[in-house]
Amino acid sequence: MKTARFRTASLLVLVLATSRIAVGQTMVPKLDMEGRRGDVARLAKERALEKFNAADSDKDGRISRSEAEEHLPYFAEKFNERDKNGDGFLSWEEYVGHDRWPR
Ligand SMILES: [Ca+2]
Ligand SMILES: [Ca+2]
Repeated sequence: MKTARFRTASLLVLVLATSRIAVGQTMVPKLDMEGRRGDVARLAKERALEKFNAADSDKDGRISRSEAEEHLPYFAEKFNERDKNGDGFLSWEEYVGHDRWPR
């Protein structure tokens, strides 16, 4: 029973993760959009960039595991998942999870 429930849960997580990747890219508003969606995107990007820069203690433009552990507990927890190319650092794109907001 326990195993079956665990499997269902894992599968659900997988499905959610996959659909988020598929939907994620197109749902994220671009920075040059006009109107409210663009405003939200620009504001959200500024906030995200502030956090990213604040966490990037050594200012090399990427977040190491120890920087994440120190400043971004959520990202530290999901580090391997977020680090798409597995280089041990979170790039700006890996940090925001898409490539629609160039730094
Ligand atoms: Ca860094
Ligand atoms: Ca990386």
